[in-house]
Amino acid sequence: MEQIFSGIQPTGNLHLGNYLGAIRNFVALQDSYECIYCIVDLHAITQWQEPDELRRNTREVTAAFIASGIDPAKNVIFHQSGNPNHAELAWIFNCVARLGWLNRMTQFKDKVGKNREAASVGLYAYPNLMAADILAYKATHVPVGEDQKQHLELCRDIAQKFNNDFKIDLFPLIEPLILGPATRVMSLRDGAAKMSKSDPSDNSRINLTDDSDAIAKKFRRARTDPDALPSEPGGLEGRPEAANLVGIYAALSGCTVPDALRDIGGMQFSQFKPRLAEIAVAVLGPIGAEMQRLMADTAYIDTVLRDGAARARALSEPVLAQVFDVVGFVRS
Ligand code: AQP
Repeated sequence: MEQIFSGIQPTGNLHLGNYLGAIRNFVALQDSYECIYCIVDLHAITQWQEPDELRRNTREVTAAFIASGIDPAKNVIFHQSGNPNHAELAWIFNCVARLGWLNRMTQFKDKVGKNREAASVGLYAYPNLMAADILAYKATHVPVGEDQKQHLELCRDIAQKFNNDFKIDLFPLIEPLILGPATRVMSLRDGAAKMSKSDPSDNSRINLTDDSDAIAKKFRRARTDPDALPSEPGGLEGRPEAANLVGIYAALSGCTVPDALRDIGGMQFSQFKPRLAEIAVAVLGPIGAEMQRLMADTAYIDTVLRDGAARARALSEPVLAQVFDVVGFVRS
């Protein structure tokens, strides 16, 4: 069976973009693939995290996975620091990847802005660790939102260079799985910016733990334009905020954008927004409630992570042993 790997950073404020772009697809894929879902705490510390918050957020992402419907018995759910093989392989990839490749990464440039000199070395080398996360299991498919596409192309470059350098067909060339009508959910306050955990405005995103009032209020305040909704996708061109809300509506309803527009085309936003809020509450309400229930049971969450980390290590150790042999390390 083909193997899936994907991860989410425990950096707080899990939002609708993380759910529609990633977590919901993780749930759907568990029936057709062997899946490894990781809470990537090593990635999180590439930017400052309060230690107690990091622990809390690690458990919260775990709770979100389980509350969304990922079965921890069938799939491997674990925290990245629980398997040292990720960091070991990342070091080897630091020696395979080229500076020029990392210099092209737009996410690094966006995150550091003009403050490049003050960024951590870890943030710069982040894509190498991401490649190690995936290739430590020889995973073949990686479900992500659109923002991760460039990092996955780099992962393919690293796999290819390693295979060429050592004249061996060891790592697969992975395939990104960018699925559904909401692969890039935008901020509710700015149709040109990605919905993001680190946006200082809480009104820019729907958090998975928001209650029904907060969800309704945030959609009511969402930026829009004065026109009614079109009945065809072409009518959303040049209307990024409207396109975003319709994409969210379609994804939450489980239909395509053209199907959604057949239903909601012609509506004013004053009519459409309460309908959007209603469906968001119907989908996210039970997940948020279950997350809170699970978060109160730290012992259970920690057992899932411990068990998952042991299973992850068992899967990656043979790959690492093979890599160490190929690179020329003496095995003691
Ligand atoms: N807005 C989004 N739309 C669709 N998918 C998204 N993802 C993130 N934002 C959106 C997907 O969620 C997964 C986990 O992301 P991550 O935890 O690695 O963090 P991120 O991409 O850095 O998330 P944020 O919210 O954008 O955080 P900040 O504010 O730190 O930049 C990935 O599959 C991602 O594609």
